[in-house]
Order: sequence, then C-alpha cells, then structure tokens
Amino acid sequence: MEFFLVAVLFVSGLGSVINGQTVTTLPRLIGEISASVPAFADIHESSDSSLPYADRFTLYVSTFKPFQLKTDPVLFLRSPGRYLYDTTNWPIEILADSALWPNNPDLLPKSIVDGYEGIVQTSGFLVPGKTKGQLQLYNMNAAIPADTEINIASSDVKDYSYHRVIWKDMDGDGDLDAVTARFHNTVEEQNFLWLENPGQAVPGWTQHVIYNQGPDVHFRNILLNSSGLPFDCFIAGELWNKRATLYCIPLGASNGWNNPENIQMRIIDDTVGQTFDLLLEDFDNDGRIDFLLTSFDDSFGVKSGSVYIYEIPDDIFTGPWVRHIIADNFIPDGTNTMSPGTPQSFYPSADYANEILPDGRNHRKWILVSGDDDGKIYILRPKTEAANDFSPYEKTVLIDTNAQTAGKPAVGDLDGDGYTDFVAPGYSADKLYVFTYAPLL
Ligand SMILES: [Ca+2]
Ligand SMILES: [Ca+2]
Ligand SMILES: [Ca+2]
Ligand SMILES: [Ca+2]
Repeated sequence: MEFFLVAVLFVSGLGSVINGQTVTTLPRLIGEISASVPAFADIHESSDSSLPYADRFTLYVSTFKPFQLKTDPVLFLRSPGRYLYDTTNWPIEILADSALWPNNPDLLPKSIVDGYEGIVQTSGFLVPGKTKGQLQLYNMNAAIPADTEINIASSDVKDYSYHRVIWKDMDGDGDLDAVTARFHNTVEEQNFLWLENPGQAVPGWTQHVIYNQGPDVHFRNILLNSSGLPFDCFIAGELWNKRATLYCIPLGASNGWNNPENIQMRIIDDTVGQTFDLLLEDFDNDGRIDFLLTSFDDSFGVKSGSVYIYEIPDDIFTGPWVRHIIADNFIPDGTNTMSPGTPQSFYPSADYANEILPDGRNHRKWILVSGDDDGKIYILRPKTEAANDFSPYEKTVLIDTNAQTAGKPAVGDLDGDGYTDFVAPGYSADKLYVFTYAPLL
C-alpha cells in the first residue's frame, strides 16, 4: 500500500513536470471588443470573500484623447468573468468622466477610508489641456460609484500629473497614507510625496513632500539591508531624470520619512535612458528579491527600449547592482514616443504556479509587458528555470494591434477556472483583446 502510494505520487509528479514544459507561451484569443481609446486596464478583487468567485472582480479601463480639451471617461465592468466567453456583449459602463488623461486605476483597499473600497484613479499628463491631474477615490460598493468621488489631491496649487499610489502608514498613526510621485510642466518640477490620511472620506489631504526633483512617475516600496541593518526603501524609475534610484531610511528612524536627514539616496543606474516602470520580485526563485526595470534609450541613433533585471546587492549602498538585459529591441513608432511600458508578472495557470520542479523549486514567473508606442503587447518567458541565470527571456508577441499605441493589460483568473486571463487594450486600434490560457474543450 505504502509502496503503491509512493509510486503514484512519483508518476503523477513526473507527469506534471512534463505538462509544465509543454505549456504554450501564448494564450488563445477569445475575442475583441470595440472600445474608444482604451489605455490602462486593471482588475481589482473585492475583500468580500462571501461573494461568488466571479463577482469579486471588477475590470477598470481608463481612456483619453490627447487633443480633445475636455475630461476623459474611465470605464468599468463588474464580474468580467461572467462575460469572458461572450465578448459580443460586454455591458461596460462609464464609471466617471471627470479626469483629464486618467492613468492607471490603482487599488483602494478596504479600511483606508471608512466605508470605501474600490480604486484611486490617477490622472494628468504633459499634453496641453491635460496637465491638471487628480487622485480620485471611488467606493465601488456604492450603487453609483461616481457619486462617491473624492479628489484627495484637491489642495494642489499647480497642475501635476499622477501615475501611481502606494498605501503605506507614513506617520505611524495606524492608518495607511497615499504615497505618490508627480511632475509639473515635465522637467520643471518633480515631487515624491505622501498625502496624510485624515481618517475620513474628505478631499484635499495634507501633503508632505519627501524628496524634490526625484521620483516622478513610477516607484515601489521594499525592505532592504545595508551593513546588516534593515532599511525602508523606495525604488523609482525617474522618467525625467533618466535614472533608476533608491531612497531609504533606517527602519524605525525617528520621524521616519518626515525628517530629510533620515533619507539616504543612491543612483542605481543613469545610463539606460528614460526609465519607466518596475517590479520588485524574486524572478529566479533563489529567495532574493530582484529589480526589474523597463527603460527607453532615447539617445540619438538608438531610440530603442529594453527590459532589465538587476540583482540587489547584500549592501544596497556599497554593493554592485548587477544589470542583465532580459529583452531588448523595443522600437516605438513616431516621435516623442517610447517603448516598452508597464511590466506585470504572471503564471499561465494555478497548476503551473503550484507545480514543484524536481529540484524542489517552482517555475519562474513570466512577464507580460506592454510595448506601448510600438503597438504590441509581449510575453517574456524565461528560457531556463535555473537560479542566478538572467540570460535573455524568450520574447513573444501576444498581440500586434497594427496601430501606433497599445495599452496596459489587466491580468487575472476572471472566471476561476484556474487559467489566467488577459484583457489587453489596443489604444490606437480602439479595441480590447480578451485572452485565456484555458485550453479549448
Ligand atoms: Ca498614517
Ligand atoms: Ca492619519
Ligand atoms: Ca532572485
Ligand atoms: Ca480563467
């Protein structure tokens, strides 16, 4: 009996490894949906686990028209998994039409503001007429979410463009504050700042600048070490300064991020052009977090983008941040354009994610990256499962929209069948492309 059980486990284990190796890189296209200039898509899950699986998710899609001097709609669809295979009939609604150039619909988790759970809609860009951004909270549990709109950045005295909010307690009072980066008049002013959560659903949160002329668009938070001591750090891709940077304070330092003397800064790399977006994850499963960066080298005669992974050193201030190119040759169309855009990691299925390889480790994650102004969206798949091997990934086109600009896709298992699904915007093509890794039955 015992021998039989071992034999079965061995055989089934072997079988799943073979399955893992044969998982196809590309999902299948379920269908296309007409949508005007869809840009940034995202899917957020409700904290209410009593809901049926598919009803926990809401799809958000921001849209914008650069040369139209008015606000741009943000769209939403509740329970998108219920419509996954019926792309002729997606009841997409307008969430709001009150932002200029809305960017990513970032998560607003439950418990940030009493009674609110939904999104914080970032907005604003450098195009004339679209420079006044906002940070708008929406409570998606309300029957009419638009009625709950609050701009927590309404105290702004200038026009700022906002692209990301990270929720973190910056003053130690127990509630999570809004950490963000912004720019005014492109290169003229950049601020890295946090907005103080007043504990109520009110606009105009008090602003605290952390650092000037630094982070401007994308950044992430991470705990790192130097000389064996822990540091609370932000890593940023500074688009206008054309550098990847590190800002840290000693963990637990008195007055934290509000005392400028606590802040230690290091330039990680200022040789890769317009740094854009980043991920902080363990990409080779060696137990150490790695730093993935997308960047566009806009120098004359180059005009080409790349995806890099940096190894984070044992000592973040004195050690080398070893750089590897995992994908390159992203060539945007047109002038004042760039490629690639936002990266996201994923597994094609829950089985693939949970599969244990013969050496006891998991598969390495794959990367979904928007080509942005090259009109394509890509899948980057590691060619090896080995640790400490950051040789180039296999770069495969998920979709060529055959138009100038593609958007940022939403990723998730929308219907709960264990297979990952994508909703990918073709911005210039005026389409949403819906994919799944579920095989045809
Ligand atoms: Ca707080
Ligand atoms: Ca507070
Ligand atoms: Ca690693
Ligand atoms: Ca699915």
